[in-house]
Parts: sequence; structure tokens; C-alpha cells
Amino acid sequence: MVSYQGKQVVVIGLGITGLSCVDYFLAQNVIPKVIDTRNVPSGLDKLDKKVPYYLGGLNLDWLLAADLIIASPGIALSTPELQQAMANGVEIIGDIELFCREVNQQTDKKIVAITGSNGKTTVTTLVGDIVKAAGINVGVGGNIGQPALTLLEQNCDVYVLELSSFQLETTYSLHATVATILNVTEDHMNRYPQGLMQYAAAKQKIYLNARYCLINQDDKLTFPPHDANVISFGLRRGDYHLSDNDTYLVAQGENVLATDKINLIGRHNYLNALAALAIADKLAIDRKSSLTTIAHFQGLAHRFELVLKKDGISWINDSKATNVGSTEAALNSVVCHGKLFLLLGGDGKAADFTPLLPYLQNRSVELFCFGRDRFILAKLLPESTTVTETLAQAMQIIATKVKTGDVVLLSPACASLDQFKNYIERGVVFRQLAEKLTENMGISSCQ
Ligand code: UMA
Ligand code: ADP
Repeated sequence: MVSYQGKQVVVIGLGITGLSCVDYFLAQNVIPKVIDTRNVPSGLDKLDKKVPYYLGGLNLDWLLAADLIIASPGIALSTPELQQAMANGVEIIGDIELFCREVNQQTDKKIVAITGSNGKTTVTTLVGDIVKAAGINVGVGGNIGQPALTLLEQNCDVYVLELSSFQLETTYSLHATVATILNVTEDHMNRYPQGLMQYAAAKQKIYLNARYCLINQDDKLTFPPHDANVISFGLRRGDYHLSDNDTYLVAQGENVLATDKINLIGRHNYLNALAALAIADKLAIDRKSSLTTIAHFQGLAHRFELVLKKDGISWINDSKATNVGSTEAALNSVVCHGKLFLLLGGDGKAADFTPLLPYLQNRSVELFCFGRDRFILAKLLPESTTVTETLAQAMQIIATKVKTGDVVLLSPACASLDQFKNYIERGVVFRQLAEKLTENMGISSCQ
């Protein structure tokens, strides 16, 4: 274990990351101090009684007296107090840096590091499944919801980490066997006032010291800034790509899997499958085993998930589409022989929605806009839009209009937090309403 004995350590953030850091230090008898700007942070009741804490603001005296500050991903490095501590020479790192320093001590361990604006959780889960199916002891964590430090006790041979741009900002010692940026489209612009390039630069840190960099051939922002050992995936080009008409996954020139044998739906998910296969190949996992896992992978809930097909009407829950890029992917993938009823809405995080326009024009589509940014969204296609306050109101109206061949797609392009606890709750509401409303339809059509 890397030793921090004798150091004054301050952990900022008392969420799941902060708690995992506190546990890590307590295990080596270092008692950190904890700060959270929230008055009642989520992890407070789980904090060990012997750990001093300060809530409701940043305690500058503690910060300036520290040897080491561990910043949780939810706190921006640009926060003035952190800038002041940095200027005073205090080292500031994140939980992923602590994790990497530990793993780097053991030469036989491998890290797969996955970032991107969209598809991180899908690819991370799929790679984890592939590695596990190959009989290798694997730990899956990071932004996916399992703090990386909690994986250390499992003593895995391969760690598959989903990393956010926030986590990468405070990471310096990552030496991934394979690192990838799946794609870069606008998100979290509230944390990146200088715009997309600043956000992309944070993501680029994933490639530092990587043995292989897996890039998206169709997205220049995923290319490493320095000379690197590059492999690529893409739609029609790259080492791993799709055949014409998207019928096969092609790996190094060979058709390896027919897409109609894959449970995942949507072209973006075929790209995710290609990325996962490329990673698995670089981990020297038996190709046949990887392809079997890819074919059987069911996908994750709330991500372009067909939750109901009844009376020829498809209801697709893509509640995890919390930015414009993910809704673009859904619109690119949705197959609709009738009318598309698209539900957009929530907190747009100051995004520009106009990239959605080309996917909506010249198509039989009706928009239903709800939530905080409903009026901004309604400007996309005013003549074909109904504005309602809530998702439920929108769905009530849709239920009176849908016919066989139509698709109802919740792919909101916005965060859910203005009206829901999270994207999961929003997706559950959509599914339940779809079931309830189609139940009524069934009764009326029988009468
Ligand atoms: N916060 C404060 N004051 C503080 C510290 C945090 O107000 O002093 C706020 C943050 O702004 C945020 C919330 O508290 O709204 C939680 O922040 P945190 O850093 O304590 O978060 P954790 O609970 O530790 O969860 C974090 C990731 N959260 C964020 O990056 C905001 C989780 O990703 C991740 O699963 C977890 O670590 C384990 O690694 C969530 C996320 O939304 C799912 N990530 C973003 C995304 O996917 O788009 C990047
Ligand atoms: P993340 O962890 O990056 O948020 P998820 O796998 O949870 O990614 O998917 C989030 C949203 O992005 C979902 O709406 C999903 O359908 C969409 N999505 C998944 N993969 C891609 C991709 N490769 N490109 C664009 N959108 C994608």
C-alpha cells in the first residue's frame, strides 16, 4: 500500500467517493478531515465517528494547512478556495489517482479505462462481462457507481473503469492497458466555461501512458494529442467497423458477427460492441468467447430500451439520454414505419438543441416537450409540437393519437432533476404509464 502516514489529508465531498477515500485512509491509520459545501451531504450518517468534518462551505484554514487534498468529482477544481490551496503548493488529486497509485505497485494488474460523452456505462459493463466470461477475476467501477477504491480489496487481475471528465481532471498516474474515448459531444458545459475543447482536453488525459489508445475514427476529438499506439473503431472505417447496411461487425477485415445475432438494438450500440471487442482483443481474450458475450448482452435499462410493444406500437425508454448527442443516436437508430412521437424535456444544462433538427425534418414526427426547458425545446419544430408541463400529461395526449406502426420514444436530451429524483425514476414513470395507457387502449379496442 502507498503510505500517507504523517500527512495532513483533507477529503472534499461526502458522497460515495468521499466515503471510499476516508475508508482508504483509515485503513492505514491516517485520519483525514472531511469538508462538504452541502449542509447535509448524502454520506454523513456513514462517516466514521473519529473523522472531523466541516459542512456548509469550504474551510480555507483546513485546506491551506493540508499536505494533500482529495477532491470528489462533484467539486470543480476551479473553485476559488481550491485554486488558492493549489497556488500555496498543496497537492490536489482525486480517488482515481489514489487507486492508480495502488494498482501501479503491482505489475501484473491491468486497467481498462473508458470515457466518452455517451456509451461509457454500456461499454464498461459489456467489457466487464466479456472479461468475466473469459474466467478472469475482474473489478468494474468508477463513474458507473462503484467507487474505484472499493475494488482494491477484491484484488482483481483486470480493472475496468468508467471515468468521467471530472475524475480525469484529478488523475495523473493512470497507466491503462487500453484507454478509450468513445465520442465527444457537448455535455457538462456548466463545468467547462471555455467550451467543448476544454471538456475534450479533460477526457484526453485518459490516454496518458496508455499502452493502447482506442479511438473513434469518425470523431477527431477522440484522437490522442501525442504519438500513441492507436487502434480504432468507426462506422465504416477503422480497425473495427460495421459492414455496409450495418449487417456485420467487422474486425480487422473479417466479418465476425452478424448484427441480427446481437440482442442490443441501435447502430450506436453496434459501435459500442465494436469498441468492447477491440478492448477484449487487446486483453488477449479468446475472440469466440468475446463474441458470444456480445451477442447475448441484453443492454441496460433506460438506454434505448424497448419496454413495450403492443398493438404494433413500440414504446422506447431512453431516459438516460441526458444530452443532445445521446438523443441524436436514438433518432439515428429508431426504426419507425408510422409516426414518431418524441418526448423531449427536463433540464437542458444550457445545451444547444439545434443539432437535433436534421433528424426531425422531413420525417413523420410529433414532438412533445415537457419540464423546465420545454419552451426552448419547442422552438425546434414549433408547428409539430405540443407543450405540456409534465411527462405524464404528454403521454396522456399521445395515447389518444398513436396507431399501429407508430413509435413513442422518450429520449429527452436533458437531465431529469427538475422533475424527477433521477433518470431512473423518469424511465420507470414512462414504462408504467405506457403499460397503463395501452391497457386502456386494449379495452377500448375490444369494445
Ligand atoms: N457536492 C457539493 N459540495 C461538495 C461536494 C459535492 O455540493 O463539497 C455536490 C456535487 O456537485 C454533486 C453531488 O454533491 O451534485 C455529489 O458529488 P460527489 O462528488 O460527492 O459525488 P459522489 O456521490 O461521490 O459520486 C461520484 C460521481 N458523481 C459526480 O461526478 C457528480 C458519480 O457519478 C459516480 O458514480 C461516483 O462518484 C463513483 O465514482 C454520477 C454522475 O452524475 C453518476 N457523473 C457524471 C455523469 O455521469 O455525467 C459525471
Ligand atoms: P454514459 O455512461 O456515457 O452516460 P450509457 O451507456 O449509460 O452512457 O448511455 C447513455 C445514453 O447514451 C443512452 O441514451 C444511450 O442510448 C446513449 N448511447 C449509448 N451509447 C452511445 C454511443 N456510442 N453514442 C451515442 N449515444 C450512445
